[in-house]
Amino acid sequence: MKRKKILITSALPYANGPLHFGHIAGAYLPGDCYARYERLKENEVLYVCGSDEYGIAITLSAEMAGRTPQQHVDLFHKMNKDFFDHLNFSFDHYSRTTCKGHKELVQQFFNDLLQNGYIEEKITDQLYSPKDDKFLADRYVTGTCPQCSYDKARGDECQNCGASYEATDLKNPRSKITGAPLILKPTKHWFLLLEKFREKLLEWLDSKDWKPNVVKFVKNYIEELKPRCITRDSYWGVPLPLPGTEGKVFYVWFDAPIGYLSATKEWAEKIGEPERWKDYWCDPDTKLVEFVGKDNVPFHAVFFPAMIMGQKQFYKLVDELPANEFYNLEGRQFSKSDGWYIDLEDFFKKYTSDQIRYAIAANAPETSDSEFSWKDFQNRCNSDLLGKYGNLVNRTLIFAAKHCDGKIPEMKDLEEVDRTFLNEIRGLIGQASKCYEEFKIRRASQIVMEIAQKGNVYFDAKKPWVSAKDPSLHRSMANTIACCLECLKALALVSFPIIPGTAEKVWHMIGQKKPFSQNRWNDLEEKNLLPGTQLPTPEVLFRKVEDEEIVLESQKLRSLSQNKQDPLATIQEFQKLDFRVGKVLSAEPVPKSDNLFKLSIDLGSEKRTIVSGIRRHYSAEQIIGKNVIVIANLAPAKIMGVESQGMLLAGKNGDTLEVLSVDTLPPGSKVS
Ligand code: B3M
Ligand code: ZN
Repeated sequence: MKRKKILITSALPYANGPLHFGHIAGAYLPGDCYARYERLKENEVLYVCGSDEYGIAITLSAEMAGRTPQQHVDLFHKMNKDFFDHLNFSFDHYSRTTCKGHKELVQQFFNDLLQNGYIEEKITDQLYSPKDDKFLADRYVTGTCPQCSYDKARGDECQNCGASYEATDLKNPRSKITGAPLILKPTKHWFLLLEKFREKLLEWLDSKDWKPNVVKFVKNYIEELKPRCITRDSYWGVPLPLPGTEGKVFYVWFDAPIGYLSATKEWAEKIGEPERWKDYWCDPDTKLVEFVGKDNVPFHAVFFPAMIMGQKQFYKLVDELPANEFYNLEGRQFSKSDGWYIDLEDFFKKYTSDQIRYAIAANAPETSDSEFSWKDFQNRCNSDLLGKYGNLVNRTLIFAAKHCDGKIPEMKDLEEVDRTFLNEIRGLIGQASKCYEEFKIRRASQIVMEIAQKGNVYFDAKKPWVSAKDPSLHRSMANTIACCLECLKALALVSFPIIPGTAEKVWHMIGQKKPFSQNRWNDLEEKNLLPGTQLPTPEVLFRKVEDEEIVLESQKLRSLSQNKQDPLATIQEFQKLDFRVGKVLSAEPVPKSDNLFKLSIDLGSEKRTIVSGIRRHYSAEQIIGKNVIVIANLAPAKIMGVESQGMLLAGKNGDTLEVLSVDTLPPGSKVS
């Protein structure tokens, strides 16, 4: 089959703050899975991304942080890149819109649009600060809402009543930074005449078989096209290639999409073939796939295609636009400012990139918003990765080491059950291939676990541990393990796009030497492993995520959010808590957990059940009889199926934990 040339992009993240899992689920993990898959299919893949570094939001954040915009984007460009590297993203090139060559390309795009009659100059009244001697974009402006007279309304929409308007509609507008009053003053800006592209855009859109929700949204957007301002009064951005336009720069959404081309050009220069970028952007045979979050659809399906249609030379228009919905955190949007986020540095000290990659993929927001929850994360890690995938790998390789001389056994005289198993595995590989081609990583991750489960069921049904004891059944035993090793090969293949680090380990644990990425999907699908290959000592792939870890993570998330909203507790809030002395009457281990006790506590007038994660620090004998301090009026919480009616107070430092207790006070004594 002819090799396809596939150019893949993921939306350029703003270099304006730390990335979070919501970004990963939207435009990045799907892009990386697709790139890894298409490389295994031996297609010519180029996967580019980079930091989006201009824009009013960046100048505002930089000023608030006391940095220059360049210092600000340098900080977050590196943070973005490190985050992607940590998550094992396989960009061929990660660029940035302040890179050399981007400015010229943006100005070229503008000149073509201007000369082709798609640009209109217009003088309009904009908000100007005499005190700061500059025009202010809407993000810099606050004032009184024209609808509800809320006096701290934002420059583009009112937080109080939700009305959206132009900043110039605000009453007594003032600078958000200095509070200086603003006046209306005429200023010239340049507008892209989008309505001139309506017919071409609609005709082009009709040739697409994108997700119905994307097509519907885009068609509605195209119906209401009007001239779009593509310049701003700012010092930070790509300057206009026109005389007398000092203090004017291009609107960030005009320059950012051109960042895909400048990233490709920078890649070509990096590999010493400066003209190679044209093989991708100037060849109609290229397949261009742009991964975005749903809020970026208008710019990628209308605005950027119109900019390309208005060029003098041919550039590729996007072929596939897999736009994902939103990925939230425990029911709310990730928000650093609200403290509703996961501290990634802390996260990566305890969990692996494959654990989070799999958890996100398994719940990817492909057709509707979805979310990260600590409970779901634990479930994905323990029952899927550890219980299905890791279990099959482990039991197969340990058995092979013990009963097959640590080598891949030969398949001979297979039974019907063996052949059926191998055919079913081959069928699942085919299904996974289709899922990846249709950008369905959620379904692909389910197929990974279906393959693992099929392997576990087959292993249990064939009972190699029984046939190992009967020499007349050794042929059947050898076939069982040979077929299970074929299943592990299928697991590595189908899971590589999602959890590449794990797949690579499995590949080497079944005795293969070359890097997994040098494989070809079709080879692994068709060719069996070589009998007699030596199998190395297997390593453990995943660890169990404990219940109390999840309880602590959830508590940390809520306290992070609480502190952000209200860092200081008032005395009234403290007095709301009812601290009591409680005598520990009994301590039973909570089933299926290795650090939780179910304690029975005497509070004087009543007995309580409290679940506490102290089993790694205290034996039942050590804790029974202690007069501990309990928060007695916490809302009951279900932990591992046991209702906990309060909380013990304990101090922790590193691995040392000490439960607070008193000596003489009787149960029920008030503590304040
Ligand atoms: N930086 C929007 C965003 O990060 C924007 C994407 C640009 S892609 C050309 O959501
Ligand atoms: Zn309002």
